[in-house]
Amino acid sequence: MIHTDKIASANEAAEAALRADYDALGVQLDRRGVDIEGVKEKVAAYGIAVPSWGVGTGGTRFARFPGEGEPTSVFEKLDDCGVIHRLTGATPRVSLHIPWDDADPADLIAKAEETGLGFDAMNSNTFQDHAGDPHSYEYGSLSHTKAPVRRQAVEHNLRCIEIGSKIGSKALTIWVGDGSNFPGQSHFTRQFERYLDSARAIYAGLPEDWRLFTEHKVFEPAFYSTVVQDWGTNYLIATELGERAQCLVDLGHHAPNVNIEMIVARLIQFGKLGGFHFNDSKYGDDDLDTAAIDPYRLFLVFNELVDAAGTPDFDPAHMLDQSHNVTDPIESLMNSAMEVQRAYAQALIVERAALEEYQEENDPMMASETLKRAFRTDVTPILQMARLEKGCAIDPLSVYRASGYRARIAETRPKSAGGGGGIV
Ligand SMILES: [Mn+2]
Repeated sequence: MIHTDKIASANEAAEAALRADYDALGVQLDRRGVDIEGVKEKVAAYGIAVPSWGVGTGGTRFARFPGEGEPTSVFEKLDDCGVIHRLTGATPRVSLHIPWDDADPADLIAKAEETGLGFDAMNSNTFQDHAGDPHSYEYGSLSHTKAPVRRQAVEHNLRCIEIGSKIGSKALTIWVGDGSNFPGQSHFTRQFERYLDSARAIYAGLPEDWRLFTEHKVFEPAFYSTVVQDWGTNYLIATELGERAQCLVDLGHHAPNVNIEMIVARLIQFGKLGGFHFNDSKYGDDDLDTAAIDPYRLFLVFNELVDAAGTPDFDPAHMLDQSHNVTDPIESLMNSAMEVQRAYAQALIVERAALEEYQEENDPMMASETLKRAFRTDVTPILQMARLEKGCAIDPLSVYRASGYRARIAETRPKSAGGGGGIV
């Protein structure tokens, strides 16, 4: 896929400059009482899952413009995910979406071994109809008014658990498109009651060592109301279902200007933060590359996560969930994984004792400046050194471009159809 000697020769050319930058940053951080080696080790140990659907080219409600060499099967998706991890060392697991990635579990495991990957949370899909299913999800799935449709949706989720159990997954993420487009179309309470009943049936089928993540979203595809619209409803679901049910926070699934880091803090406080779908947005569920729009918000989310490190049973799942419409998906996913690592490193160098003191003494200016000081620090050398020491690329983007991987796979993968919308 990517030759080891290509990575090694590119690293060799960049190593001296990196060591100088790393040492200089080390001195700077040492003055703040921060040990750069400790930060680097944590960054090196950090991993984020990539979504299998992220390596294909996305689209909008209006059109999809296919990219070169798009994967045509889950196995080709895993090849692309393997390239991302080979170069960045930051994405050891892949999150599958069923039925898009349906395949023999033994073949999935073999391919994962070949590409050096593992499997993260399973994702069910009841927001579109599946070939061969007797019932349609046009008017909802887990909350549908008709019992046979709800049963079919529950069965699909149980099947996702069954596949996941065979490939080493430990969590199921449920996001439903259920909602309504017109006032009066649905009875809010009865609809939510039906959703809860279905979710209880799925929870009952969860293996002992699994967790169930439910994902809220304020609107879309339903445009008037959504059944699981915000973190409040999501918290109710997780509380109703039981201990192994937790809330998943997708950064793009909130109304503009919502204070997401505060939601994160609340969910942590009550043991209900299950995990993340990282991406970025300007207006809605834009699914833009992580930190493309608001890197400070991402940093503030990580500030809460680092602050909570060490809390018993605190183990949120980290995953990217993006749609790449105008970039090479491999480049976007590599970049996004590194941006998440950057936010993590920045949060790790926050001078927490000083911050707490400013908070206690009601000094908003210095509290804010303490966060800003960490955020303004260029931690790139830490990320690069972590990669170098793992045998990954100091500069993954340039090695990827120089490798010719995209052009090579484009020769063997037929160009996919353009056509209609392609939000994923
Ligand atoms: Mn998501």
